[in-house]
Amino acid sequence: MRGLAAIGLVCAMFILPVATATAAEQHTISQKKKRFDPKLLEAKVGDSVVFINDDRYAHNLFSETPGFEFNVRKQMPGDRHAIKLEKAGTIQIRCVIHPRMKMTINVE
Ligand SMILES: [Cu+2]
Repeated sequence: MRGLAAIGLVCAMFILPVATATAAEQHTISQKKKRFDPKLLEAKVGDSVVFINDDRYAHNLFSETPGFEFNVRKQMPGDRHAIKLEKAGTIQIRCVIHPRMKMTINVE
């Protein structure tokens, strides 16, 4: 039991400083009518972004920005996908299926 308490204390020591730092935000991106909304997102390192397919069509988000590459693959209406912003930079995001769908995330 004392061992468990000690582990709990050690964990608290590591977790608390993170919790008291600037709270990470969760941003939401809509894809209604084949448009990213917002088209420009200002975010901070540590924030997360949830892409919601609230459209009637399937989408396929991806980024080819060096260092930030990802590909969500086919995202059906109602699907959600979250990414974590691990470092600063400007990320260009597009949709494979709809070439006009473009958005930018500035991470600082
Ligand atoms: Cu699309």
